[in-house]
Amino acid sequence: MRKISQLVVGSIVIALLLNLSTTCSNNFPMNEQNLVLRELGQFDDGGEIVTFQIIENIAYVADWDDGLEILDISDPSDPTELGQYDIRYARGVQVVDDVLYLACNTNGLMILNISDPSHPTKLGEYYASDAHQLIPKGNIGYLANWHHGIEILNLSNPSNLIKIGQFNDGGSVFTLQIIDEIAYVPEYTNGLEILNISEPTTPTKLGQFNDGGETVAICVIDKTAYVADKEDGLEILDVSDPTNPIKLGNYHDGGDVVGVQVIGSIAYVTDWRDGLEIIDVTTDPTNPTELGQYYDGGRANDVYIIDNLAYVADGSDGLEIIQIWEEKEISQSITSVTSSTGVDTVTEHNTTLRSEIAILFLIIILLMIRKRGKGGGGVLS
Ligand SMILES: [Ca+2]
Ligand SMILES: [Ca+2]
Ligand SMILES: [Ca+2]
Ligand SMILES: [Ca+2]
Repeated sequence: MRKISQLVVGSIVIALLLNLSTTCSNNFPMNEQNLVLRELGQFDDGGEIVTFQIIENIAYVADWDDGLEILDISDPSDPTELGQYDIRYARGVQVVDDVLYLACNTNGLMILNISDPSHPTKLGEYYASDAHQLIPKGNIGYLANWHHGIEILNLSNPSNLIKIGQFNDGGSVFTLQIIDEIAYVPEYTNGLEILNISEPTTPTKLGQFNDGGETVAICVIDKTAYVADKEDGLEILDVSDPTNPIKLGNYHDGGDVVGVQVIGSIAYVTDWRDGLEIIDVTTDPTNPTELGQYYDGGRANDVYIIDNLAYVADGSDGLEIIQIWEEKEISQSITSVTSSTGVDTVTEHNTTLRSEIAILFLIIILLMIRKRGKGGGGVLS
């Protein structure tokens, strides 16, 4: 009798504890898809972060009116500034060893020595009327120079870059990606152009895809081009025949898609109005589906993924570091997860499981009580 009473009290306490723990719910921005995203860290000291490059534990950030900012990201929950180089209109950054090429729109291309990240110094500059990004290939640099196409530079002497060629067939070039001897060039209203650069100073056009829109960024993997189109969203093209790119599908749920990185079967997309969008692009490339999204204001320009962290150049929100979880990873865990920010986080997905266990436990106890009651005459009396 006493044992049963203790069991009843114990089961009620366990039931309460099991359900109580689910009220310690996290602050994850939950969504209907199967990825869970939350902000882990942020760096924002003003400015408008456009793009960045991460090398080991350092982020080199093009911060528009704030110039170049160099951040220590060894603790992603708390990025700190190591150094800065002041110049206006910083929008594109590329690091080659100790040299950093900073594209600064009408301020041209700055070449900086970053061997001491706390004190970047100027090695030289190259005049360009609208420098957006420099992409290096060995000693040759391809400078996306907006309305003026691509300027081809000899990078051998960083303090004295020399122009050795140009490609301009009328498009407006934001950036480009080079794989072997092919350059994939998003050319705004001209769509995607594919160039043969086997003769580095005299590129020739192999093919083009343009179905309208405003093409601004590109990620090519395994003969598939993922194109960020501000108007049409994420476009997926088969580029196995560079002379004849074929559209496989696209994803567009509104907003302005301006950046993309693809890893495995997943595209990580930056959208000015919708923030970071994560899209399954390989299950059915003709019908990509959204897996998760994070937006808390700002203007997501560019993204880079390391493990389960998304680094997002988020305009006036600075650099945001978003942690990505698979929902199943969390729901299978019944222990709380303490993030590096010290916030205790337990998902709501355990609620159902724990409630069911508690109810089952109570039913078993009640059945035992009832059985004993029938044999011994009123257990609870
Ligand atoms: Ca800043
Ligand atoms: Ca398009
Ligand atoms: Ca969108
Ligand atoms: Ca934001």
